[in-house]
Amino acid sequence: MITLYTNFNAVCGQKIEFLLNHSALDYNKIDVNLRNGEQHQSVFLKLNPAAQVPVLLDDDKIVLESNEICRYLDTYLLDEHYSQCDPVLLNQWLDQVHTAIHPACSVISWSLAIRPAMLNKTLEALKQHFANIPDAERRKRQQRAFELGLELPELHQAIATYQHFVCSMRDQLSITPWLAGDQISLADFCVIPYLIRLEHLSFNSIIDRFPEVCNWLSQIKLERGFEQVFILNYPSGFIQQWQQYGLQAKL
Ligand SMILES: N[C@@H](CCC(=O)N[C@@H](CS)C(=O)NCC(=O)O)C(=O)O
Repeated sequence: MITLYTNFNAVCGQKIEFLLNHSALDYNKIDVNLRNGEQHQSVFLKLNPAAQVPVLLDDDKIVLESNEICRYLDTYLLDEHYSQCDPVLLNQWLDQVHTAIHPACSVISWSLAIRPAMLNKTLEALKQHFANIPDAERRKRQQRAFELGLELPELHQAIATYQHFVCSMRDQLSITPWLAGDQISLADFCVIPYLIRLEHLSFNSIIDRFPEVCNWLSQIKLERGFEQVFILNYPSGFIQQWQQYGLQAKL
């Protein structure tokens, strides 16, 4: 049996959970509370010194990095294969998610919705949280988002990155029904959490302009596992609270 360390609201864990649920592969899930700093505890750092979810354990093998975990599952463990698509397109989508859209998503989520939750912490707990982040770049990004909130200059660039990304989705989806060809593939599993995050932050307007992307979204919402990962896994009221944060931001 495999074990996935993740958090219900972690975009990079959601791609894996959706893949696992879609394939109906059994797994143990260990929820890591990122707001309470469980990713910085020594037992977790032994699994991933970068202090981030997701982490996949396959017996005693540790697999890190969400894109790598998806490829690992697809190669060794799933009955269905989701990489039998255009390999160039697949690599491009995974790469864009990793280098552009994940950091943009982190900036937007932190400034709008994670920040208000962190404001409830004591100054000491906050200092400790930031000091525990091993990667200097990530520490700076989170700290700036916390300090500046909606005034963060990078917020506008992050939104522009998203707009550009959704445009490139539109371009591809006007050629093929899925992001890397005629069938659902790892590309779709890896991109979807970032679009759902837009909906959870009431940023639907970035998507609504593009009927091709709306159609893709409607299709993927019908796939097995979607409801579990993007609706049922959430504590009651959480999504509504985030949507409210997005509306209050009026960006
Ligand atoms: N490149 C990594 C990114 C992992 C990542 O950013 N994980 C976030 C959740 S989506 C996390 O654990 N954040 C905790 C923190 O930054 O303290 C991957 O794709 O697995």
